[in-house]
Amino acid sequence: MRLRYGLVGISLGLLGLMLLLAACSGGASGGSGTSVNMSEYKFDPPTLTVKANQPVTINLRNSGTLVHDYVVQGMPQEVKAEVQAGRSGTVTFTPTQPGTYKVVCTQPAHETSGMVGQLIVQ
Ligand SMILES: [Cu+2]
Repeated sequence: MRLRYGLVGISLGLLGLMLLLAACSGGASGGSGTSVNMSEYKFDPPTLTVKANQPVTINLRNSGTLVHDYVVQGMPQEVKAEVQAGRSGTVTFTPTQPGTYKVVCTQPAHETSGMVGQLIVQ
């Protein structure tokens, strides 16, 4: 009997630990990480809002059949990531200037086909 309660205690302890870890990782990705899906010819969601002077990681997924890229225009540093069809990638940067930045896919004719978005830095 004592042994059985001990095992239950350990199991509950492990469960609690896993929940804690899940909560921590979830909180981190919710705070500074965000995801964008790319396809012909759009970013989904088209607009992202991030905080100035905090590192941002954007997880990019290309669910289309053409190569796409995510390029933020007008930033002091280059922010660009190219993702092959069916693949995923990330781009990490720290925006320093609040403002609204234009995001485009620089593949031929993608921008004019409507593959544009916005990055809002607050
Ligand atoms: Cu594109």
